This record gives sequence, structure tokens and C-alpha cells, in this order.
Amino acid sequence: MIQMKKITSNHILSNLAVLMATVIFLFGCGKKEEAAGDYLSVAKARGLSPADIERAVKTFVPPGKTDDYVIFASGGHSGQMHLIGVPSMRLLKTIPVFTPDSWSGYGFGNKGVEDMLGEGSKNRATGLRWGDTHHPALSETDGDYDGRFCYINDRGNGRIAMIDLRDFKTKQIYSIPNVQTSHGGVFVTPNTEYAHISAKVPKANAFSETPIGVTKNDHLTKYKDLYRGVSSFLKIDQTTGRFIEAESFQIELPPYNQDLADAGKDASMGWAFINSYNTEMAPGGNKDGGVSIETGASKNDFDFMHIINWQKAAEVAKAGKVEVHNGIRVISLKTAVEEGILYLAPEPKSPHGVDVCPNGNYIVVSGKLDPHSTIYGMDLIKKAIAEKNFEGNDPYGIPILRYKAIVAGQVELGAGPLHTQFDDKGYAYTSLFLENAVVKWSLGAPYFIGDKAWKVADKIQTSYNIGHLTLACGDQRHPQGKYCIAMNKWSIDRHPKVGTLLPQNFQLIDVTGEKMQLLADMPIGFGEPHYAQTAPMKLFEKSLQVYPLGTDPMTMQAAPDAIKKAEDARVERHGNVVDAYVSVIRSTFTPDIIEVKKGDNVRIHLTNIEQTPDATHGFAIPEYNVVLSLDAGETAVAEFTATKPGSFSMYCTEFCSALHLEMQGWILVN
Ligand code: K7E
Ligand code: CUA
Repeated sequence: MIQMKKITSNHILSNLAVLMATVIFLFGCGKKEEAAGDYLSVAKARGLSPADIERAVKTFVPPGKTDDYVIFASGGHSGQMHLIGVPSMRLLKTIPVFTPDSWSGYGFGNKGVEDMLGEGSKNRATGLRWGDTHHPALSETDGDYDGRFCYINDRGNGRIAMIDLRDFKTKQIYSIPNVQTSHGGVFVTPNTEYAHISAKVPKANAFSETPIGVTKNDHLTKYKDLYRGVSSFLKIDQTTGRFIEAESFQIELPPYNQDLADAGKDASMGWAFINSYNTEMAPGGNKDGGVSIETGASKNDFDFMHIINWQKAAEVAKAGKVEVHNGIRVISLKTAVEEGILYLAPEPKSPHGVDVCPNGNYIVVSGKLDPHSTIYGMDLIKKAIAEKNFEGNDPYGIPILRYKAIVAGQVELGAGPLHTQFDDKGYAYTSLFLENAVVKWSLGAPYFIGDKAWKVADKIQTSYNIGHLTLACGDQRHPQGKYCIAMNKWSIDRHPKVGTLLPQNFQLIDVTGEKMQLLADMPIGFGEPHYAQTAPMKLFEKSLQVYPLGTDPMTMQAAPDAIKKAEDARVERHGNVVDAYVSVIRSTFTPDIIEVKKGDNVRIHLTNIEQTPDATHGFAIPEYNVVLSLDAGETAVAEFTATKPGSFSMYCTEFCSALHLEMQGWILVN
């Protein structure tokens, strides 16, 4: 045994030597400072195998260099979005979306942000300060990411936010009318005409203008009549990225649980696809003479994919064939059926992911309870619609397309297929939740022909319980392949023991070769990501580094209350409102004493008058729950009511300069 071990380690070392010689030959023989022998001894001392060294070389980003791609990862019920570099798998930044964040001064007295968070709680029972981000959708032009905006939903509260990628800040939270919760139904149409979001759990009395109580008896017996889902197409302002409610519309849907969704492109341009489960409409009631939702929702062998012609729906809405409910135009189920906007396709039991392939013809549906993925052809769907090749209607009169007529292929992938993305070579990659694996498989024509089509090509283990996966541009019209990131729910033994709440685990996989290769693990100790999109870093090269002096990030316009120089700083009193106009620059607030009276409404208009990238200052007032962050050139208002008398030492929270500690002042409340 000992002899064996020795041979093996010698073998590894000689392999190492060959690999390192290659590395040195390829990359750096001219540089004397780094000697080859050092790599070998370091590798040996750290117990690294040749494969480890290859991994290191493939993922290492040298100091001062940047990554090639950036992952826009949802943060789950942290409510945030996380940006992660690829291939280094380093966290670049967390963007606060639905949940306050004190580092960026988000939700702690910044009036613009507070107003937005308040607007984002419209029609909700209380002011919301959390969200459950699941599905980001980067804006697109011609079906490819264009780097302008990113939309992301709040699965918990039926909301959607817009992140402006000029400065990577959240600018709008829209509380969607007639929707209580939303899940995966988030995408943008190929030219960002609309951001789509559908309901997840149907809402009782969805379209009533005033809240109506629901009795348990009604819930259990009238579920089918009382509840409705919706599909929302939210019109996007192409300049600001904001939702335009007046030009948006919804389509009434049956009370199924609408789940993931995707937009058609190319062959399926103008169409949208939404999976659903619980088409049994089980209302729960396991202690009230009924069965649990889990049991009731798994009864039928088939659920329904909703197939929506959104371009036609937009025309129908424009023609005024709508009802307005809670400020938004709604196309009724009846109209949707009459106008040929809405069809159903049977899909095997409890599906989850629906993903449209790059040329738009294949729609891949995967279900947790079926080891197959079912692939629908858009050509076949269009033909079946034209020929009225229906199996019948659902209880709401929606035509059900004949299953056999629209399925282009079925591939046995493994246990628990969930989500699918694509590369640039005609392969699809599907996450297998129950099997802890990513499976790579070939699409049909024109990608692969004859018996090369619809075949499993490779499989790689992941650790553990993979949910989504993301490839470079893996859901756009022109995917780039290269990397696949497995987004695993559990990490168990993969990371150091840091308590009972464990990080999630991202795994970077090289997909350039025939066989997939695991490159790196990344603990995600800051949320539970669901979906993510991976975009080229290049798209964001032109993002702002400094705001033009006096910019209000909420409007991206010059703020009327911004001051441009310290000489203009002043304090004005209007009744019991105090307006202080304060300049902020290394390392002084001017004025540095603001005197107010108890009970005053205090508005401090702060302008960071710096024009140097990274010259961010903070502004915090102890005891008043105020902390703002002001990037170079930014204007913001800190607003609070001076309820407590005393002298409060305000200070800058960012270590901005040698005299940062001196960057302080006083709020005197008398
Ligand atoms: Cu599968 Cu919300 Cu996209 Cu989680 S969802 S995994
Ligand atoms: Cu400004 Cu520290």
C-alpha cells in the first residue's frame, strides 16, 4: 500500500511538472520573477492535483484584472440582487432591491428611496421592507442582453423592481394590481417592449376594487369561481426603464398555480409560455374534510402550459376590448379565448421550468415528478392552432391543443429535471434536483439531425440539490456557452462549519469541452438565489462612474435642490419645516452645525460635490435611524422628524480620506 501511494504521488508530481511546464511555456517564460519550481512546491505543499492546478489556472483572475462575465443572481428572501464575477466566482456587489441596506444607505431616511419603497407597498396591508427575489430579467434588444435595465420579481409580495444599469441602482418597485404573489413568470419580450410577470397563487376576488373577506366555506367550495390568476405585460419606457401602467395590460387566467414562464423569440416571436401546476384547483383543507394541497395538486397526470399570443393581446388591449381593474387594463378570459390569445398544452405532471431554445422553435418543459423533459415545437403549435387540433377545453373554455400533435421530442434526463439553459453549439443543459446533477443533451434539427438529436451527451454531479443553472448568455438568442454555474440549494460538507444556517453553494463548470469539468465552489452566505443570468462584463463598460454634479439618481436628472459649491450651503426655515442645503466633500460637511427645534420636519439636501470616481461619502445621524450613501456627484435628501431634543453627532460613514474621522458635525435639537 505504501509503495502504491508513493508511485501515485510521484506520478502526480511528474504530471504536475508537465502541466506547469506547459503553463509556463504558454504564459510567461519571459518573466523571471516567477520560477517554475515554486509552483510545484506550492502545489505539493497544498496537496493540489494536476486537475486542481488546471482549475486554478482556468479561474484565477490576477490582481488588477477583471472577470469576463458577471452573474446577476437573485438573492431569494434576502430581497437583494448579487453580482458575481466569472470565472473568479468573487462577489462583486450586492444591490439592495426590496430590503433595506445600510451600506448603500437604502431605506434609512433617504427620501427618494423611502418614497420608492412606499410606492412599492401600494395596495398592500402594510409598508413592506422585504422581498423574495427569484427571477431576474435583463433587458434585451433583438433577443440578446443589451445592458440597460434589469427587472426582478418579489415572489412573496407580487411585485417587480427595475434596476437601472447606468448606475446599478433600484429605481422603481411596482406593486402589481390584482396580483398577490408571483413566482417564475418573469421575462422581458425580445425588445424589452414589456416585462412580464404572472401570478403564482391565484387571488380571491382578484379584480374587486375593495378588499373582500373570504370565509373558509367559500374558499373550500367556491375556489374555482372565486379565484383567478393573471398574466401581466408591463410596458417599459425605453429611456428610463420604468413601467408605464396606463400602457400595460393583464390577461385573466384560470386559478391554476402559474409557475415559470419564458418569452418566445424568432420562430416563436410574439408568444409567451407559462407553466402551471395545481390545475386540479385543490384549495387545501386537510383538517376540514379535504386533502392537503400537496396531495390534491398531484392527482392529475397532466397540467397545462399556457400559450399566449402577447402581440395579439396588445392589439386587443389597444382596441379597447378590456375592463379596467385597479388601474390596469384587463383582457377577460372570455375575450382571450374569443380572440385566439390563449391556448393550453397538456404537460406531464407538476412541471416547473419552461425554457425557449435560442432559435425559438423548441420549448423545453421539465417537471419535478417526471424524469423526462418534454420539448414542444412552435411550428407544431402553430399548425395545431391553425387546424384547430384540440383535445377539448378546460373548465374555463380555453382550447387544449392535442398533446401528440405538438410534442417534438422527449428526452429521459434523470431524476427531478427543473431548469434548462443553452450553449452556442446546440446543446441544452438541465438541472436535476433529485439527482444532484447537470445533464447536457442535444437539441433537434437544425442543431442535431437524425439519431444525434435528443440525446444525453454528458452528466456531471453537483453538490447538492441544484435548482437553477446559468450559462453565459444561456437564455438569450445568441448564447456563448463557456461556463455553467450550478446553483445548489444545499452545501452540507462543502464549506467550513459556520453555524446551523448553511450557505448555498454555486459551482462553476467549464462547458467548453465534450465533458463538463467542475472548476470551483462558491459559498453563497448572503441569500438563497433562484434564477440568475450571466452577461458579458463588456456590456457594462460604459456604466456611470461619477454622476454629473447634482444628479438625483431616482430621476437621473439634475436635482433642483442640488447645490454646486460650498458657498451655496445654507439653512432655511419654512414654518416647522427646516431645509438644510449641505455640501459634502473631503472632508467637510458645510454647514457642519444644523440647529432645529423639537418637532420640526427636517430635510437635509445633501450634494456630494466631488467628481472623482469612488469618492463616496456617507451621512449618518445617531438615534434618528438615518444613514445615507452619496456617490460622487449625487444629490439626496435625508428626511426625519426631530422628535428627541439633544445634540447629535452626524458623521460620514465611508472612510473617504485621511481626515475622514474629522468629517463630522452636529444636529442640535432644542
Ligand atoms: Cu426553480 Cu423560483 Cu426559478 Cu427556485 S424557482 S429553484
Ligand atoms: Cu466622507 Cu468619510
